[in-house]
Amino acid sequence: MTGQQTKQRRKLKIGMSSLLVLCILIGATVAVYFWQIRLQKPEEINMAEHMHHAGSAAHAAHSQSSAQSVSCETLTAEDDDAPVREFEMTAAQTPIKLDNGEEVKAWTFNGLSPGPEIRVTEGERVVVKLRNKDIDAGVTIHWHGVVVPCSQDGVAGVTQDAVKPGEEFTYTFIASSPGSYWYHSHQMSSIQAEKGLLGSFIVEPKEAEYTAAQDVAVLMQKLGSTWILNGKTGGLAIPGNPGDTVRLRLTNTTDDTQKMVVEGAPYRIIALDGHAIHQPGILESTGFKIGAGQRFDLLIELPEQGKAVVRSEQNDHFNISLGQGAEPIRVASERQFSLTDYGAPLANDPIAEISFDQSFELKLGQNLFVNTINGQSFHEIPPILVKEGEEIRITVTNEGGGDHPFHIHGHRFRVLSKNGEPLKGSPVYLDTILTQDDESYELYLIADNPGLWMAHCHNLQHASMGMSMMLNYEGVTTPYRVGTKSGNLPDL
Ligand SMILES: [Cu+2]
Repeated sequence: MTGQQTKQRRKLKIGMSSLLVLCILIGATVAVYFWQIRLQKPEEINMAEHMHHAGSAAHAAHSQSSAQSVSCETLTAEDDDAPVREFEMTAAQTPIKLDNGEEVKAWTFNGLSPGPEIRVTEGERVVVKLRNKDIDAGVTIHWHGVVVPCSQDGVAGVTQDAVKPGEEFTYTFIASSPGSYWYHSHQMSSIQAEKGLLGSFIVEPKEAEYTAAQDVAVLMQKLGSTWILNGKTGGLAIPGNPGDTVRLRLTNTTDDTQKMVVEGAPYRIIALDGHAIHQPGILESTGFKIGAGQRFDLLIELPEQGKAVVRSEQNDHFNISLGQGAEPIRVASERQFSLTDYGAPLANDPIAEISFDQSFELKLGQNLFVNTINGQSFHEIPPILVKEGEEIRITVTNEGGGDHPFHIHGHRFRVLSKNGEPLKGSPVYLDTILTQDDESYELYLIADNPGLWMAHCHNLQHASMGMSMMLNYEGVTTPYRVGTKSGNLPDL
């Protein structure tokens, strides 16, 4: 055999094996594709039921026929004399030109992404008329962290149908709990949030606990493939005078945990997910991690000389400078904030009185193809089924594969312990708990808001790959359906 022939043969061999690898890759991709379709696109699912296992079909049928059954649709905000605040929001496809010159084919509320900041006062009735101009798949608005009645939760296929082009839907609820929240579409949420359908929702307290010269809500956002802060690509500059106190309401609307540092000034974390921390201590050279969906309210006193800076350690676009003068020296944080020992416990904490009516364990798992809770995905996961008035313990464990910020709709829950160690500081109430590898959190939830509530990872990619389930109240039904037939796909 000549050298030429050997070379050709070797080439042929390499060619054949490349072809084989390619075939395997194509085969695997097609398999994963159909697997995903099977998981994500059932034809029709009633999220109030759990009909997919023979054992529970009987139960679902029972709760359906229960004399006390009530439709989610009829669960609305009670009428009262609350002052009314009205807003109009139109969802539309809008090309946006960012401040760096980049053009993004965004989906917007009122032509903006983020959408308009909605700021109301505790106790007001919020009325938002949503119109969809031309988002083909339909849109909704979910009020992340806000405790609303079931009919107002904005989850396509659970609490309403997606609002199709030319249609409208009016949300109305009482803003009963002050704090920092946000809103986003919960129709195909992983797609629609990234396309831009989100914004800030702030409920100011009737009587402020803190005085601040400025109160600024800052949304960390990924619009398409571009990182923006309140719509800006190059960071935010918040003017202010030396000695001014600034309340910064930081919201992470991205899918990624942001590791934040604060430079140039000591600060306090006065609220988590909108809920006040009791006697928050002063933090210095201390960083914090804000999980997807979470909010941190910071109180920062501007230094006598130079600026204070709040920034993300892994994302240069998320850089907020406050005040005037020179930038502080960049430093890595020496310590990390922990919710386990921050602030002070309450003198008469009702926590001592807790007795659980039911306990649930949720194990969050992830591999290349699928995200699971207790080994199952989507509607295959049996719902947490509760009765009104019950006290519930939910233990959430991250079994690895990444950060899973776990969000429960319609409730705030209290964090009791981390990795078995009870919290030592202020009570911590959240609607989204960031769980990292091998961490386990024990949560306490009072079932005081009858309805059908999604509970899912707020890395919306993870939710779209199966890490999404329901917390249902016994006897609550819905006329809406998830699936390809209705077109309602809340967490695609
Ligand atoms: Cu996750």
